Amino acid sequence: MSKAQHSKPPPGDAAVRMTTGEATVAALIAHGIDTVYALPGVHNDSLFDALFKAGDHIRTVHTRHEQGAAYLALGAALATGKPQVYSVVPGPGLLNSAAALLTAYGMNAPVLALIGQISQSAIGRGLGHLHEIRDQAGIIARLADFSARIDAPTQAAGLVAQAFRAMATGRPGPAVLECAIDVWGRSAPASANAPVLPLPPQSIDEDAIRDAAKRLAAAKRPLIVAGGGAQDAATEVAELSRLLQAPVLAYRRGRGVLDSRDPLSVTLPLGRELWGEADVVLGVGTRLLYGYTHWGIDEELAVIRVDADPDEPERFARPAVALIGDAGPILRHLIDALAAHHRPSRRAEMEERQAKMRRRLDKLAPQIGFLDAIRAELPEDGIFVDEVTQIGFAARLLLPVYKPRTFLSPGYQDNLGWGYATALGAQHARPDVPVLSIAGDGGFLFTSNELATAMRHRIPLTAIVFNDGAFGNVRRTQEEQYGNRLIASDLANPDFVRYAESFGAEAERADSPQQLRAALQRAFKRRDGPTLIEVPVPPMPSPWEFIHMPRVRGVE
Ligand SMILES: Cc1ncc(C[n+]2csc(CCOP(=O)(O)OP(=O)(O)O)c2C)c(N)n1
Ligand SMILES: [Mg+2]
Repeated sequence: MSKAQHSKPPPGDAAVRMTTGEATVAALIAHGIDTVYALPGVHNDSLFDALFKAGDHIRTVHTRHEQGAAYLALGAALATGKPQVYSVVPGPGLLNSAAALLTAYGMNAPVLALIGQISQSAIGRGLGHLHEIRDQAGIIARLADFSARIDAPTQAAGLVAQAFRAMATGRPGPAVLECAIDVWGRSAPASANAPVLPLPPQSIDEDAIRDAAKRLAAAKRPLIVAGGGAQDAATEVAELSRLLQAPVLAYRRGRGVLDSRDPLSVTLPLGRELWGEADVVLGVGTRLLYGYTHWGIDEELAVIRVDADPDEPERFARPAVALIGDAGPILRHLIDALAAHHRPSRRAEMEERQAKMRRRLDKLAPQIGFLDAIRAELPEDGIFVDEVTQIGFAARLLLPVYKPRTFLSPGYQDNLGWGYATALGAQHARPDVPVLSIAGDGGFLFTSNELATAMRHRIPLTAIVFNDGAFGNVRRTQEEQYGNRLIASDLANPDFVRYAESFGAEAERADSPQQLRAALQRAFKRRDGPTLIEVPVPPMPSPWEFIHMPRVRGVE
């Protein structure tokens, strides 16, 4: 049968015979999914056959390792703000993808995993079937807030719809559906129109809005802290910041919410100073981990929390006010309540303080040189994908970021090696803008095998590897804090240029920030495949004094 014949659902709500795989794929398409990132295997053959039959309605991007499939889906979700899907076999396939699933959980990213299972009648019996893993459902249930098993073709569309609703309701995050090898291919009459469930309406607590607005209006030194949950409320955060003349602190996931060119936009070290002075902090879509656990709280500080997760605000300490729901509409209500508010500009004060902090941060001059080269070439809406490496740590503090969703950082998991594959997903989902992956020589090799995926699917990602021949961060700690007893931190590396070229990628070496700029210019022009730039670097100055900083208020 031709692809087109199969992919066109009949008109109306007529029941048609569909396999579980076909019903699942139809449901994904109904939810706006156009790509499944995947690595196949016998357990999921019927699902992949359904993907084939869906033709141009949905693409399958296959990777070279399951972690790659899951990271690509994560990167696509972070770059677009929309749900994304990956599929892998059970047991080892699931576990291979688990670090990415964990990261999606930590970042509240809507990633739906479709995981195979052994045959339905054998589940739980320990017979030693291919890829069997004890209590797969139990493992999955610890990794995502919503998980279920599709046990029949007639359940597929409904469970997919529930998974999408769960990913978008309350605290966003990943969802997982399992399906047994013999169920994917089983068929039954099912509705041709897969349901899409409406999201529960959001109610805004007007009393809490009034309370929060009163406190913010009376605040002498308000501070806004933006986390990943503020990425879709950038307009509102900017408006509130202007109204209140409140600085906006962002470190990893909140960067780009307020344009770095605004002198009220601050990162960690200056943010900590402002936290120490603040009388009211408005946390938007953030756990406030650094403030609460590193810098301290006391009676003089009132904290207002805006969060999609009703359990989040009270986790560390009860806030003065908690506003539960999507940040955008809640902040809009706050702005309306503060409409008549006016404050003198803090521009001059903030410019001076930014300049002073910048002089301290100049200690990171080697990193700054490379970041300046990157910022000069990466367009305003280009996407920077961070890694657990010296340039990444410095970027979190110093790289100017202009727009939401253009700085992707792994959040509190800070898992080495996420970068290259995550950036590939971001570039695949956003072919209209250049995406730049940075990594150290350590982190790059975690997912650099996906250069083959970039070639196979012509994904024009640019990647820089900063090569210091070491797990440099670990090595520096051993030097500075463990009497130079170096262990397990030196690396034998491939020739990165020849390595990338062997995949068919473009590759070159850049020995200075100037050379890096020129290489980036060439790379960003190339839109038909990946580029790798290797930058050999010496050990770099430590950024940690600007990240792990002592308490500024309260008692231990
Ligand atoms: C999954 C994971 N494993 C281990 C670590 C610990 N770790 C943090 S930084 C680092 C070394 C990074 O080396 P490289 O990527 O070369 O960056 P460099 O510090 O040399 O710039 C390691 C091993 C981690 N953060 N995540
Ligand atoms: Mg290194």
